[in-house]
Amino acid sequence: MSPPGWRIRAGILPLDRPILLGVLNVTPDSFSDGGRHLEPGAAVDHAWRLVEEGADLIDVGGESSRPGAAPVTAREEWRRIGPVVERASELPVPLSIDTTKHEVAALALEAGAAVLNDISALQFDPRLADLAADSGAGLILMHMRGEPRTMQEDVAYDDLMGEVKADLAAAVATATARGCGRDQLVVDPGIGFGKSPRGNVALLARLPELATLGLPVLVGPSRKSFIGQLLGVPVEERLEGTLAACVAALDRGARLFRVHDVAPARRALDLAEAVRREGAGRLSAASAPVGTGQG
Ligand code: HH2
Repeated sequence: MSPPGWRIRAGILPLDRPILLGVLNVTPDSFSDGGRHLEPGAAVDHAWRLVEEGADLIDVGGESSRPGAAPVTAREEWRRIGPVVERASELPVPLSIDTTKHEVAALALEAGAAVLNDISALQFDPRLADLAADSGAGLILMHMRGEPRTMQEDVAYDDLMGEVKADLAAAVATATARGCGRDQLVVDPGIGFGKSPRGNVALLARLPELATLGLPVLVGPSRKSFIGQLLGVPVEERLEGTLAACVAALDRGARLFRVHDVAPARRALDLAEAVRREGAGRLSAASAPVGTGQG
């Protein structure tokens, strides 16, 4: 069982319903929305739209992590997201910062960000854990083998979920050794990061194994290429696949979802959650001793 809430800088975020992180990529080259929100005003407008559609957090990123993407410097990353983070701190929902760089994370926390989303799970810069520990920010630890430039070159694993789980357990140990509370941590199997299409499906299927780490689980299948490969659809036709992957993940224990299309995800996941709860209620009623719960 994952804990009932996630401690982020803005307080405790209850996990009693699916939590949606709306994606705001302030990049010229993100795989599905690159170049659309480069101008700060347009980016903040988009963030407001995501909030109106039901986002619980906005995840702001300034460096694409698509396979083969070239890295950017901390200076360039902050040049892209700094003006957006500063203006978006007026939003009614907390901001998550998708970065692997200590310098960018520190500036974002100064500007009021509440969560650090590290796609390298502390492999690139473990000082992100020090920042989370000191500030009380939430910390998302996502699994990736290697780095974005080369991660799709070798997608063979002996035991994919076993390795993902062991790597994330090691990242959790690093984070707690550097002072983070377990209640600040969320784990993510890293859909699309150094995995084959079948590997991504296997990760979703075996998600309950990741939940045994005892931390909330986040997934980010939104518009990713495994959906394109499985369904034979281009990036602009991956909504149904995204929703199906999210619902499958919810049924297997995920509580947080990083998505571009917030409104449809809100509806799909709220409906799936209602069914899940009803099922859980029936199960516990069936296993309750005779004579209880009948009024
Ligand atoms: N996926 C992407 C980026 N950040 N963070 C987490 N925690 N989980 C994910 O699955 C995840 C992530 C990649 O998607 P996107 O931001 O749309 O593309 P790009 O990296 O090209 O900007």
